[in-house]
Amino acid sequence: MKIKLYHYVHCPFCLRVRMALGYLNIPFESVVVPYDDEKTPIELTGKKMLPIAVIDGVAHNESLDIIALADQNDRLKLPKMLQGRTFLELNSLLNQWGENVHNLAMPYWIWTPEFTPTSRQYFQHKKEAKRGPFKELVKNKEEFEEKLNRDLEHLSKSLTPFYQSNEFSIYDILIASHLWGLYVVPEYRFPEKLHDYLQNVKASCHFDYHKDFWC
Ligand SMILES: N[C@@H](CCC(=O)N[C@@H](CS)C(=O)NCC(=O)O)C(=O)O
Repeated sequence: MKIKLYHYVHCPFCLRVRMALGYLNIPFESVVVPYDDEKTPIELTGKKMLPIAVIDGVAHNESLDIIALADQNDRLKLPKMLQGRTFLELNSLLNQWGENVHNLAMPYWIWTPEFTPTSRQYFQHKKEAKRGPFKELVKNKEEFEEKLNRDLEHLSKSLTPFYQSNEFSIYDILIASHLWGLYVVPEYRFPEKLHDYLQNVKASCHFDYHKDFWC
């Protein structure tokens, strides 16, 4: 199987695919798409949405579909794990956390090496239309941090040491990929238990956030 993954470094859905492929030890060709490049994704799948994986010449959207296709031996047991209440609940938690993670992290992501001056401007313009000026997000960071930390305290109680389990699962990949972008925020510190958990997931997935730029 030959996989070419088109992704944004900051995007949690792209990160989950990178983590899953790492966990499964599946090599892939990595293409970091500039955020203002509309042409590449639209030519591949008809819409500007990443991740896109071209698997044996066929382009696929949707992170979970990509992981399911790549996981030919069903090691992550997606059909089973993505059915039922636990997944639905986790998915709604991810959305809830995502709001605060994004408010805290977006103003910093744009200064990481995946962005060029034009893609930075494109991203900022698009995201500010929904969230307001990044300057204000940074000023109000304590409010987002407080809300997020309340949620993370709750999450910590479900880590035994993995999400509601003593075994690593796709849920841990979903959680880690949604929270990982916070490591870019200079003032933010994860609670110690959560940091240890995320580092544990990182090791299991042989994951390196900045691999395309600094390795
Ligand atoms: N359901 C999709 C969601 C992917 C998604 O929302 N990707 C975002 C980036 S995080 C995207 O490409 N949005 C279009 C844009 O940012 O211009 C998946 O799981 O792959």
